[in-house]
Amino acid sequence: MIVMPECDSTNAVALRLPDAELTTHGWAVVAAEKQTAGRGRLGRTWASPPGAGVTFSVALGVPTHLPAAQLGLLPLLAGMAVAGVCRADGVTAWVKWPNDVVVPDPDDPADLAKLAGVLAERGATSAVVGVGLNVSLTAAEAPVPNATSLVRQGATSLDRDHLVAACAAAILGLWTRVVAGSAAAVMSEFRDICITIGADVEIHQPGGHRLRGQATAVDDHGHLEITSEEGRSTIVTAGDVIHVRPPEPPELPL
Ligand code: BT5
Repeated sequence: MIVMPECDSTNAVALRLPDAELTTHGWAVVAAEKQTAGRGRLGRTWASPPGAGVTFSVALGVPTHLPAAQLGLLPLLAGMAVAGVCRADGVTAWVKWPNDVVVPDPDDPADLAKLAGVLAERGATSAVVGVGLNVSLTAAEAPVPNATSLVRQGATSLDRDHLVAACAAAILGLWTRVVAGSAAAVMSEFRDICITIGADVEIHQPGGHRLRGQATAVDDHGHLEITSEEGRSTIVTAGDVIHVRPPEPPELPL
């Protein structure tokens, strides 16, 4: 594990790691106190004041026999791992497909506050998945109005060393299961923690296409099935999801 006081982006550092760094264990973790160019998906940015959150990336050597589709599960696994760590810390977090970690507003469950974001990127011989998790971020520090943090959600521990280690270990644990052939079992667990399933959604797809309907399933490849009002189903592989109406109440935390 490499801990840096400052870097451009832990994903960028992880992508620049020489292959030798990954040969001992098959993985490396890069964490930074401060990122000067933290990145989100599609050219967006991740903003976090130093000390207010954890920002780290896990670099994985990619086995040559691994089916490409399984690599696509990596960002979902990371969101699932982080949501699980938040739950163990007393915060009922969910994954909004594909990979935001969110907490629903008790007064309006379609209104999701973002606790963490995940960005997966591919290198020549490695895959990198980066996580930004808001820990002690206050309302005044929030870079966007819908950002929340573990402290604002009443977490029992804000120990950032523990959080990085627990999140990285959980990501590696899930990834190891996928590589060992248990992707279907892992995806079944993903469905239990994915708040998007059952919600009415609008999908903003790369290229500007928009799609509305109910999110009816996430398959074992991590793809989202949307069913229109007319009953037509579409499989979505990428996009931003806007929750229009939440799933039925029994699926939400009390
Ligand atoms: C993400 O993208 O959510 C992926 C964020 C990944 C960040 C980690 S930090 C460690 C590693 N190194 C990196 O350089 N990146 C990764 P996306 O779904 O595109 O969401 C980005 C949007 O989230 C922004 O446009 C803002 O609206 C919002 N945002 C930015 N900072 C935030 C924060 N601290 N908390 C909540 N929302 C935030």
